[in-house]
Amino acid sequence: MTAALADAPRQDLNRDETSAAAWIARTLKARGVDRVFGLQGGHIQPIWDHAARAGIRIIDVRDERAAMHMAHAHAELTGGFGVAMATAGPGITNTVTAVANASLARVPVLLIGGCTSRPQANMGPLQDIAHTDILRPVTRYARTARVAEQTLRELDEAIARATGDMGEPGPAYIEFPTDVLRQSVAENLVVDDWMRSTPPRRPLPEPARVAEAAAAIRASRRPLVISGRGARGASEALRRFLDVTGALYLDTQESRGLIPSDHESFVGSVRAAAMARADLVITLGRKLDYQLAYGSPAVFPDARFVRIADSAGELIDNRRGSPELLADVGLALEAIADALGGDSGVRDADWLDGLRQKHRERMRRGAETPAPARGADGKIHPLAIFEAIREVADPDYIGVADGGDLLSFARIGLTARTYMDAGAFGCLGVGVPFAVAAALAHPRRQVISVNGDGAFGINAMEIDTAVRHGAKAVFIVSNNAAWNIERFDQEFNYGGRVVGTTLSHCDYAAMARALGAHGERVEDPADLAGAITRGNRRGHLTGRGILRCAQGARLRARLPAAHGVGRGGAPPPGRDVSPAAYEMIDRSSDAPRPGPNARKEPQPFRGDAIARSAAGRALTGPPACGRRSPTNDSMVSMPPSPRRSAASTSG
Ligand SMILES: Cc1ncc(C[n+]2csc(CCOP(=O)(O)OP(=O)(O)O)c2C)c(N)n1
Ligand SMILES: [Mg+2]
Repeated sequence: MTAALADAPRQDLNRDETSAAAWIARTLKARGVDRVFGLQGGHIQPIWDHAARAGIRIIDVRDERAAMHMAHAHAELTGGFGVAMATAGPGITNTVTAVANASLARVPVLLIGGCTSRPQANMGPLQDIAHTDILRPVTRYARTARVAEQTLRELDEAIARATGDMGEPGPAYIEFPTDVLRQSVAENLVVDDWMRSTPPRRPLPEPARVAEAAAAIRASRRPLVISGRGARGASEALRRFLDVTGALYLDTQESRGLIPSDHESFVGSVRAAAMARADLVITLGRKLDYQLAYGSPAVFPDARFVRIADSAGELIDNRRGSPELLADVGLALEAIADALGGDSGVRDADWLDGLRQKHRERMRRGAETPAPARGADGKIHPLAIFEAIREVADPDYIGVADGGDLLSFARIGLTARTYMDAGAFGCLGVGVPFAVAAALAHPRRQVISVNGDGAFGINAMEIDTAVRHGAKAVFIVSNNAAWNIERFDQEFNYGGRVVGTTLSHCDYAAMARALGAHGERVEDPADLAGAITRGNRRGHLTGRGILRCAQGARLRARLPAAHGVGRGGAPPPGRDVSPAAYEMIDRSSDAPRPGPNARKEPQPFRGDAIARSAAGRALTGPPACGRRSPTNDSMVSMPPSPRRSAASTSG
């Protein structure tokens, strides 16, 4: 510190325990918020400081986007809502991608922003831009709270909107001018209700609609249930419903694990065939989006739909149900099961038994087919990464996946029951921050994050956040020195002109070590399991670190040879295989699938082949991608470990 600074007078602008900022921090604490993800700036300092003093943990990150991704993952993995904080101007604009991602994913996240003081409004102050206008299209709520006495009322409403009270959950944004944050609010003006949590609402279905749904089920011979995000929490009711009705069942990425994969209704590996002949499709809290071919008659040619959800977004999109039940999914399922009263109709035994048998056969074949260790080019095959993870991961590990090709493979191979990825927004860059938040939310569980090298780079600096905050995650970087799925597209669909899709074999392990993590490079598939284990151990022993295993030390200028894997191979042996895996396998064998030349956006209702390929792709391909190019030079990077342990690693 310079002498001038040392002599500067000290003060405490945040002494007032009745300031609006202090009340906001107290309200967050009262609402059960135990951590805030953010990046500090003067506009939010009053809340930041009061929050920390109130005992709320501040997870300070390297980019506001990462803070928002972390709040998103925290909400997903804890069942509560996540909170991120960002300063005015670039702090808020940096969050936009992650806010949009949470919006599409319908995840309850509260973003708290700072903004310019009221006296300086519209005078050209620092970091001033219309945040609320920018965020409105991607939030459920975006407001400036300009009156100190009203800040808690507005905060309460923002939280209610985020958590989906009478609407869809999603991000909510609230900001406070700096002068408002410093104003005192007398205790007698604070209404207790604003600070208290309210239990989530569980709307009951209309009895007439329940009776119609029961009649539709009785009349059906081939009923199929498809669950989505809105069915989470309805696990028990769903199991009873399947037992009562004898319907077949498919889950989707966001509702993995609701029903054990050995339940006799579950036919995830024959997805397309089940859809093709179902005469009744019951959607549970599930949008009919691109992943389900928008409900196209080309994919569901024989089906009548019954739709059940607690919000319009999952009830009336694209294809109407008859009936539609606006209700809590669990309560609706229970009501229908009760209404059936032991008479659920007669099923088409050939259909049921045929699909169940085919599903079991594919599972068995999968169990007997080992994943290839190397691609035709001799480098680590992406599936070898997942094989190694299965060997060494705890049964309850949390899996995170991000990338292009790599994500396609992860959706086959990463069998974690708790799983998050780039989602319907195709949001590259989530792999590191999601895993950091996961590790902090569940410090006793293993967290394994698999990333394409391109995707990893987007938020790679958050390894530093993992190290500083003791996030025990393993980050694996599949290093093919390319935005490979896009490079593949250029190779096959744009005359082979490869432009701007090639990266270099960055030494991500060295980067991890430089940030204080453990880093390893892996070039031999046989070393993968050991490297992951070391990564897990180091992470758990030290609470921080990154292990990187890299494969392929040199830049590969050519495309890797294509493998058959993922194009008809069965799911990995006897494990809780992801729904996407089933879809991919199913599609490759009995439904048209996009080949290398099929990169088109889904075109709903324009014919069977296109709609089918749209449906298949949705569940298998990464965000914007229509096909997979199997091998890569893999560089695997795993969880943080101590600064000192770098000496003991290779790479
Ligand atoms: C933020 C963002 N930018 C660009 C894309 C388009 N995109 C989809 S997959 C992909 C390539 C990902 O490369 P990498 O993570 O290395 O995975 P690989 O395909 O090489 O396995 C790109 C650029 C996207 N979905 N999201
Ligand atoms: Mg890559």
